[in-house]
Amino acid sequence: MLNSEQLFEEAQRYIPGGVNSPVRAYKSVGTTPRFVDSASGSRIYDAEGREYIDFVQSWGPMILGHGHPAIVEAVSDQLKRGTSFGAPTVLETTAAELVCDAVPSIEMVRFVSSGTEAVMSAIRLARGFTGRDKLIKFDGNYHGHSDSLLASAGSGVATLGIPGTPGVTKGTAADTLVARYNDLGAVREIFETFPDDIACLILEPVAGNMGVIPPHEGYLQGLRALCDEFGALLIFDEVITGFRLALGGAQEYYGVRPDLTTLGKIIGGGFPVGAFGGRRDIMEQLAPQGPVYQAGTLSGNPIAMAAGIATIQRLSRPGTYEELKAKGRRLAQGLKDVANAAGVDSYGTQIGSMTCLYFTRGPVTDWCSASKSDTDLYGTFFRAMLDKGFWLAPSQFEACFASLATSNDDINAMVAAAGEVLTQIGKGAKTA
Ligand code: KE4
Repeated sequence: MLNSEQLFEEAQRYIPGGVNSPVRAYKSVGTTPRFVDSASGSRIYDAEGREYIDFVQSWGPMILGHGHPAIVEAVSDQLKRGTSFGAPTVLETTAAELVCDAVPSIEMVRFVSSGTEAVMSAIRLARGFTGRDKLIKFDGNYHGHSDSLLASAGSGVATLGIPGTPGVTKGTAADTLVARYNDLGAVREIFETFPDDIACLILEPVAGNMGVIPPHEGYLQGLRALCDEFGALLIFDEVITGFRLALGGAQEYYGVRPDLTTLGKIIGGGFPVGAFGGRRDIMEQLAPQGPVYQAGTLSGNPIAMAAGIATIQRLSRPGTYEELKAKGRRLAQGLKDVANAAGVDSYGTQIGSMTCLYFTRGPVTDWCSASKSDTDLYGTFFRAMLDKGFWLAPSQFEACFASLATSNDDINAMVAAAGEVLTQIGKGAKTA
């Protein structure tokens, strides 16, 4: 059997960077990526047969754990009936009804094949509905790789977006305005600068792409009021938080209703799915009912719908989110305790089953404070935990998830291992 280095070398011959999504290359944590062979429950197994306890869970989708029987059964049954038709199926109506029943602001929903596609489509719909061109996003929020959303913060004054990557045109980036997260004044300033130009404001209601950062008290309500005042649509990107923080996502958890919501990850149960939905009067502008075009060969794919339905039905069971929150709290508190005991500068956050341990004194409330984290130290921590059998996100700026398959023993083992690693790190810091 080839080892990870050999597998990675071979992959790089055919796939740019050896991976089909950049974060998987482990560049920011300075080691060779492990190739996965299989996974089950809370466990993941690499190509060399090593076992790990999984706290990445495919970046969120595997909230039931890997290989959940209800999903395996639903998908196996559907496989025998066919995998893709390019025609409407009852499965899509069932999945749509489940999403509309669960998510407070969603009256109609359209399925697509990724979170990126969901966000790209929602932005186009917001622009088509309002007749306006500009959008507001936030530094440190990630919404997939569509051009308008890859603009990063421009100079402090302009707040105009600048291309965040080659290939995004200046013209596209110029319609993207970037504000600091958790800062209502920054948003008001942009609205007052462009009072009639902003189609929508999009944000992660809990930021899950700069670690885990909850909104300040009243922040989401403030954004709702500003969008109403200036006639812009409020879009919650709930690709991570949807069905993660509550069955109705962050909008249920915080009691704020956006005009549009984007979803992904969990609603596909491990298969390629995204979705966007919201107010009926907006969604009815979508082709073929309305003039805003959007389409997809595999949209509403029967296999993905079967997996998504099985996932949402399991998550709908009473007590599920209390259980997930308890796991998140146990993990976050344990990590905070061992980091403090080791004397390592850290700041922990936790919302539901989403947690993050930042290697900075904190508080961490936005990209500026999150980016002060010691990413080299995170790399040291990551490598040591990987060698101890714990599968963590290969970046300081991702969430650490608990799933329904993550047991208290798994959490206790993770915390104990982290305590050993952080104690070594703490000793090293003292002798350095
Ligand atoms: P996808 O196109 O990757 O399905 O979804 C894009 C997306 C949209 N919105 C939010 C809030 C997201 O977090 C994402 C994707 N999340 C990243 C990790 N946090 C996916 C991992 C990767 O890029 O490989």
